[in-house]
Amino acid sequence: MTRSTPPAWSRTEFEAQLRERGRSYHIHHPFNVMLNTGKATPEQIRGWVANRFYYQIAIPVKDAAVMSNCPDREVRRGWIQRILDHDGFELGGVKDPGGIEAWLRLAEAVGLTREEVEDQRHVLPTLRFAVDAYVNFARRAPWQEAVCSSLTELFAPEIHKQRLATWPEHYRWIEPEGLSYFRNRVSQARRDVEQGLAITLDYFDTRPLQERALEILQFKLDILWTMNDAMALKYGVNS
Ligand code: AHQ
Repeated sequence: MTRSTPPAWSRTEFEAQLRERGRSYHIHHPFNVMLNTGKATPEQIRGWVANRFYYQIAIPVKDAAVMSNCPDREVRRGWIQRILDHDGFELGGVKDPGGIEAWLRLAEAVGLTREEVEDQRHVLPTLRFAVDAYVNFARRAPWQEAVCSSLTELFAPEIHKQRLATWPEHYRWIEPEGLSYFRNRVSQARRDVEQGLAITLDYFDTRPLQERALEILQFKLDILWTMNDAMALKYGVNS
């Protein structure tokens, strides 16, 4: 006796189901709450910046993996923007140093040297494994599943806005221009989500596929959560 498959959710309901997973977004992790309520020490901030650098440099590699698996030119035309956002570019006289460069400026603004961030001496093994799991997922999963895994960015504008609203007053020792990465990400994340959500709502169009999409989103939410677990263990969490 096969269990009858329930009907697919409507697009509206499916989107609501995806957004509902926001309750396990890392904005709620005690380490992030500590960061954004001004309780972090300079050492904890520096640990976070140095470790998150490994995530930032993984993103364009992950996005190139998505591109390499995607035969749809229209999708690639949109997706390539993500690589440009992070790696920077020089096109037709327009120069943009990119998000990875902005992250290195953030590193200097919090008192790290570019060298100690770029040589990854502070990157924690658990955090490295979590980030590598994301890149390896994007390499072997169907490209539509890799697109779906980027939808933690549904919740990203909020966390970037929270940093911009709280860090200047709590961490006056950080040079304000170091926060430009977060300023750029608010609009970039919104644009990313426009494309990623449309592809996800279109492709995952049966109930089993929609349940799969929620599983993929949870996998990525767990990656971000685990990254914070690693940093909390190493640097402690001040409540
Ligand atoms: O700076 C972030 C970023 O460039 C990306 C790309 C995107 C993806 O493709 O998975 N996700 C993401 C995220 C960034 N910043 C995180 C943060 O908390 O600063 C949030 C993260 C995400 O929500 O996935």
